[in-house]
Amino acid sequence: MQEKITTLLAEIENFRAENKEQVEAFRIQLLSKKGAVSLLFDDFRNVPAAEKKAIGQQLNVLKNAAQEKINALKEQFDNSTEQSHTDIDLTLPGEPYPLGSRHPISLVREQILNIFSRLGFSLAEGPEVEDDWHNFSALNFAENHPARDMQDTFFISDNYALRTHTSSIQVRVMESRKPPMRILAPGRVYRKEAISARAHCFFHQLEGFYINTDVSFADLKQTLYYFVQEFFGKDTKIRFRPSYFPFTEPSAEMDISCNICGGSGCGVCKHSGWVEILGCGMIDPAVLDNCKIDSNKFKGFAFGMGIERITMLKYQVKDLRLFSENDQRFLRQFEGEV
Ligand code: 2NM
Repeated sequence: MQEKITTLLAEIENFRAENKEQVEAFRIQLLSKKGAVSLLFDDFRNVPAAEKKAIGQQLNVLKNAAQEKINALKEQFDNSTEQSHTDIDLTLPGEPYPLGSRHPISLVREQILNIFSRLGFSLAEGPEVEDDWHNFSALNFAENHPARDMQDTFFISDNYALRTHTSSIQVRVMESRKPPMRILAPGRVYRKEAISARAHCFFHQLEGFYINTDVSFADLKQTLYYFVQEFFGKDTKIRFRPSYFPFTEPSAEMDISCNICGGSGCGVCKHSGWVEILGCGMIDPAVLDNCKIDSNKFKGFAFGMGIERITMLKYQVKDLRLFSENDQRFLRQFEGEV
């Protein structure tokens, strides 16, 4: 009897249930009319009189322990709204965890930097709020030169404005380093434009220059040709048209054969077979001298492109505003691009 009570007490102590049904089965096993505890109470008759008191007490302890354990477990399963563990299917696939994507402007900036870095160009950056000298004067925009009106500028004060081009970075580099140097300057620039599919008050530029003792327009052409072939593909052709910028002489605009129609004519190239992608030229000797680089000794070429424009051509984006609206339906299309 004594032994049976001890065994049952341990059993009660160690009992674990996974659901209500198991608790109920345990209750029946112990406390129902034919349950183990009830049977012990039936046997109590046969206990010798001398032991009746001690065994009686132990039986009561056992019965209470069983009842308390069962009550506690019942309460636990009543309160928990969770499904029992056995209902969870561990073989089901997990919830999908969506990956973010790179912004197309970042993607293309990186692609361009990669190509030019293989030619020895390195990265430079500068402030978005610029003084008149770095944004205009050093770049050969005379005080009353009409070129200053070519761009509508966000002025902050008489002397400070949001930079209108990344050439201001180039000025800072030319002032602070000695040639030879090959530099790429990407960044955001600001112009007072009405926002439309083709214009925005801010966009991104990427400009580059090379300065050395013996630099020619042929070097410029070959550098840009390499870039275009790497970026748009080996079949891409280039052509140059004369142009004007205050900081280069001579200046040119470069077209590539239309990568949509392959040159036969379509809406993107306005049926000419060519699309303009960048401006370039030989750095004006006055700009070199402004930056304390001896223009009798050194020459340089420079070029500048709009990253949005290049991105629109590569990914056939039709509206400039998409780049700054953070519309997930647009951005998600660049998932997995590198
Ligand atoms: C362009 C076109 C042509 C240019 C010039 C310079 C500097 F600072 F070296 F003189 N940086 N970038 C340049 C030349 C930019 O953008 C359409």
